Amino acid sequence: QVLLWQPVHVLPHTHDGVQINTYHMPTTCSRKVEVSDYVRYHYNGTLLDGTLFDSSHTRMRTYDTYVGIGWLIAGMDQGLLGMCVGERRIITMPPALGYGENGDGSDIPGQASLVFDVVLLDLHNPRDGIAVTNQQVPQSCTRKTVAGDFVRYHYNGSLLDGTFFDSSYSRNRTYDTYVGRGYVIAGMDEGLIGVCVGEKRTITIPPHLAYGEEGTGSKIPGSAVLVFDVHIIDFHNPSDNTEFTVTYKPEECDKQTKKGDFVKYHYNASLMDGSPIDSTHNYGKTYNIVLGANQVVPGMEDGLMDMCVGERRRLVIPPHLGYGERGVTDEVPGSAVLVFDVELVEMEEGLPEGYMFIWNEDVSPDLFSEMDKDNNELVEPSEFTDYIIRQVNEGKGRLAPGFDPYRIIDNMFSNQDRDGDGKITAAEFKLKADEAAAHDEL
Ligand SMILES: [Ca+2]
Ligand SMILES: [Ca+2]
Repeated sequence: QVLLWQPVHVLPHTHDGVQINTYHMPTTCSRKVEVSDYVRYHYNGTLLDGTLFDSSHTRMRTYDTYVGIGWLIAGMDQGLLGMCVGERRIITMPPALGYGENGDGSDIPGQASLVFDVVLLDLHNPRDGIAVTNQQVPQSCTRKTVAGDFVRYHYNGSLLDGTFFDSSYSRNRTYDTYVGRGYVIAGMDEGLIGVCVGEKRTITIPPHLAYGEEGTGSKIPGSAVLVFDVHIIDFHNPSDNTEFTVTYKPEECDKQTKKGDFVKYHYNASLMDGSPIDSTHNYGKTYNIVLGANQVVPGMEDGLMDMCVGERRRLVIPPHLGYGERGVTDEVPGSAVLVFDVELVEMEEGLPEGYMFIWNEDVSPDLFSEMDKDNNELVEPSEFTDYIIRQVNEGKGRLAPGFDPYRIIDNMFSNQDRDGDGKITAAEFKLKADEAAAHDEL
């Protein structure tokens, strides 16, 4: 190794100090080299006559070392102090602060003054923790991440000297991870705690909280400080429920939605950052479902319960109650938290649980012959269907709202037609009626 340390006090001619000539200064410098910092730099070493004796550039790797604690020749230990990342300096030192009377090997003669042209690329102290800077917190922030939350964020990653190494933007998808659970480098795990949805921050991570002395891949050298500019898109916790806020409540609100009700509603769906997903207003009609029938994601079912007509709500639905880790291709990103602004437009009360048809009044004692219009002692499908539809139209019976009435009636018919021959006999009818005595079926 060329840059050996020699104790200054045993050498003569120590009155000549180190000369420092900064010829390039970066526009920003948040920190300067201090004693016991660890630095990575490139250099060319020449004699006073310009003869090159050593260069880190030819080795194509930075020189990495502690400063000011005797790991370097005295002239470098002094000459690097106060330097900024990105700064370029000529450090000139007399022989006494270099290799003295004897020189070093065949390249550095005795009594040689040395000239080092240095550019500083990286700087940290082993005592450093992460640094959070450039915070931009949205005005509304009702919740901040805690360990165990699942976060989706975008980032640009660079080294301290600005060399870019990775970006989620270039992949066009967020980086998604649990925080505080060791799934990401320690510095990131820490830097993503206490963030708000929509927040931007710069997280500077020293190597011992990143990829250490080894570095990783071809772009992150050993002992590198990493700088991440992150933008939090959303986060949730696996224990979250659908969160809802009533944004408008009509004065009259005595009838509220429950399981089995047929509801018609409008919605605007978006992501937490406000980007739109979908809206019923685009189609000019309401979305209609039977509550509790698994026709929409569970979070939406929850959010539409106990609502009255005219009411508006904002629902925040975590992915495990929405579209999960997979999302919906080209519409909903995986693990996304969704925001639905919903308005209940209409509701039709459902039947009691388990019923698809009920009588509103006492059942006629002579159902079979009333159905058997042509008196052939058989009830054919058309007779059956006509009869049920008439009861519904006359308000004597009710079909479960929100379903195709003909499918319900077909099912009712099949249920009665024990032998499946497409006709109901008086015996089949009676058998079924006895069985169902406790029910209000036919
Ligand atoms: Ca008949
Ligand atoms: Ca039959």
